[in-house]
Amino acid sequence: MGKTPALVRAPGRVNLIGEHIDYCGLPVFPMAIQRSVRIAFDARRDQQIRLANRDPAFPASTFTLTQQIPPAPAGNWGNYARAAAQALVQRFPDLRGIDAIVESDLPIAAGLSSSSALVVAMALAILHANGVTMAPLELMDLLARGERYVGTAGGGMDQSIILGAQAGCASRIDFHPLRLTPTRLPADWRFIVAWSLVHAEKSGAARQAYNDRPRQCDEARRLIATRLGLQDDASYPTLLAAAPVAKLLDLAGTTLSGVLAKRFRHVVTEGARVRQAETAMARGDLAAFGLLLDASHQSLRDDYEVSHPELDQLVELAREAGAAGARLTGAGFGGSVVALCPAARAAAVLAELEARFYAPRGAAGAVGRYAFEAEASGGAEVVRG
Ligand code: NG1
Repeated sequence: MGKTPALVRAPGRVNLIGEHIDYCGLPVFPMAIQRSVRIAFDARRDQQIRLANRDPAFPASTFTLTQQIPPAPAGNWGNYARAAAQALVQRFPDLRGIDAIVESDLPIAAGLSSSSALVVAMALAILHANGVTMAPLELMDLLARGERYVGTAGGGMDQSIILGAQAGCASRIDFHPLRLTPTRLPADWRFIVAWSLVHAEKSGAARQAYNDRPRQCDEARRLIATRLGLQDDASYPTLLAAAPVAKLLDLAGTTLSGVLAKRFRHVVTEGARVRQAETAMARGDLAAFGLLLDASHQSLRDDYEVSHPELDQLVELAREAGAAGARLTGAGFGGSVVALCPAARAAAVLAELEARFYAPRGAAGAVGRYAFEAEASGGAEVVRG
């Protein structure tokens, strides 16, 4: 590697509300956070990508930029780099490779999108090394589809916020067409992120459970569209424009099986909560935002069935410690919760979580790594060219 390699940074994200609805084409409301993936890199003359990781848990990985890049075995971290490379090479066939060193202070499989941060950072590094630029919205879309290389049927939230976040703001992300609308965080609000100590490995055990959900949502959508006399490819936004939520829920009760009715109820009610949460933030109505977080968690736990006992406990403890509301964030099945509290309460909430959740699990020593105040950061960037 040369003397001063170039450097890119891609933040993780915390989704404030709008969970498991991006792949239904409904708006979501995340923000980028201060923790990130960074890649130092030098351009190569050939098509090789040579990756190393400062964390010894992740062995070096090398591959060649070809039209069909074969994946490493499932679960290998290098597949996120391959996902980015594969997406780019199909768009720009003659890309040269890079020598890259990856480092990250984002917890892995914690619902904070360390995987998409790696995909985005890798894409920026390859583009920069080749002197290629892409319009941000186009890159967001390309990488959202590109990350499916790893085998998950995810939506486009993560790549979009990681690339498009504005410092100090959360952003509503709309899909089809993709667009981001920022709202400034009130100065006296604090979002606390706390990891459940349970890994949510979407590339492993949770993959099947994750991928089942888009399929179930799609089946429910098709049946309700038909009942409404719409084309069976009518999208969720089309259903919501065609009938009020209450009517959709009535129809779901008489048309769908138990599981599909529950999935459908989560999707349409969560979609409504996103709008309400955005308004609550713009008004500085902390209590209203907190109640929406609570309702979202209940829906994810009971209707969408993606929570975990450790997440439920963290949510309860955060509320008991004075948070205005809390919910699981990200895909669930483990991972993290996000809690909202007034700035003056944040230290007390963190102290309570340490005493009542982390200490009994022997994890109090590393609590700063597991639970922290999220700062709304800017999007991914070339830090040094
Ligand atoms: P995380 O939290 O990174 O596993 C996943 C999907 C999102 C979204 C959320 C649930 C990917 C890359 N990310 O996020 O698109 O569907 O779950 O809201 O698949």
